[in-house]
Amino acid sequence: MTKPPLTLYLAAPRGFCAGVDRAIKIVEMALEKWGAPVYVRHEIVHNKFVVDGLRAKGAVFVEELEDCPEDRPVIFSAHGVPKAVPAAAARRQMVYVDATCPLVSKVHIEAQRHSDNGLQMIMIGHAGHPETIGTMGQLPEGEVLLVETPADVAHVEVRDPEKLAYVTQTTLSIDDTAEIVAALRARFPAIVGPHKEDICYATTNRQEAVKAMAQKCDALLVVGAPNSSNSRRLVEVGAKNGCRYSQLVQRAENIDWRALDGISSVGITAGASAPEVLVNEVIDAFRARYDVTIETVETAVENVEFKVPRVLREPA
Ligand code: 0CH
Ligand code: SF4
Repeated sequence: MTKPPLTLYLAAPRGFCAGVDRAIKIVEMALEKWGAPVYVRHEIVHNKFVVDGLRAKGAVFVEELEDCPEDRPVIFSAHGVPKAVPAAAARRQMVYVDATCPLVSKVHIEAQRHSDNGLQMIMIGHAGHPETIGTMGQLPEGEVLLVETPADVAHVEVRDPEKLAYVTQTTLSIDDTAEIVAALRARFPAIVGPHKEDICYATTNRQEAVKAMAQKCDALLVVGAPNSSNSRRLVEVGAKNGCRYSQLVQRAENIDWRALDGISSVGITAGASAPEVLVNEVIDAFRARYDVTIETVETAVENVEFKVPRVLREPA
């Protein structure tokens, strides 16, 4: 039986970013250095395949530091942690390694710096997301005000409108965040912030690539996990930019083939925490059903790499 023709547009860049790559390597190095079990506070990155792979090697994933025994090393996830977490680990004399992405740490430092300069902080982010909890947790409870939407800006109660600064989560929608920043600047003209926002290079590039392909695909599949904020934003960017069917898939087995009936082009991308092996699995699933032609839609070339500590040291 002849297979129907299908064009697969592959977004570039897609998948792992430098921060994710570094965080996973840190867990692997810790397992080599200290042996199993090594504890990881929260999923090292939001991907079940990655987490299951590390678990098979001896990593134990927990949500809270209190769930770790004191005599085993613990790693903090790429999303960052409130200051209270390393402080508690130090108090308990635990060995810990912080795998927070350096671009998230940079935001933490900014929040602290603005606060030291007497500015009240506003965080643009998603309530309950570990990165938002970590960044807000750089300052004492109640010090950072959270804004999630342009509508929130109207209700936020600040101490002094002349003494304000904002930071953002690194994985937000570029366009939605621009609207929130515009609303903040309109209400608080003196507010201090980064040039635009703190959205990182990887988030920016993956969203740009999706924008470039959204209109020419009958469907867009984003390989990523439901709890991966940056992956979910890619689905939204696809839909907002003209793709009629924009869907998150964890693996090939999750593809709803009936929904794809009659299509002739599909865009594929992957969130920053989704491994390329899962993208290949999806491509292979299409090859099994269609006569596939692959076209790459490249909107940026990435060469960012973050150093992994050469030796993992026990904190003094
Ligand atoms: O996109 P989120 O922040 O949910 O996290 P992820 O899917 O684990 O991707 C890596 C980003 C980590 C922190 O920026
Ligand atoms: Fe770092 Fe950006 Fe990757 Fe987050 S998405 S880990 S901020 S590079």
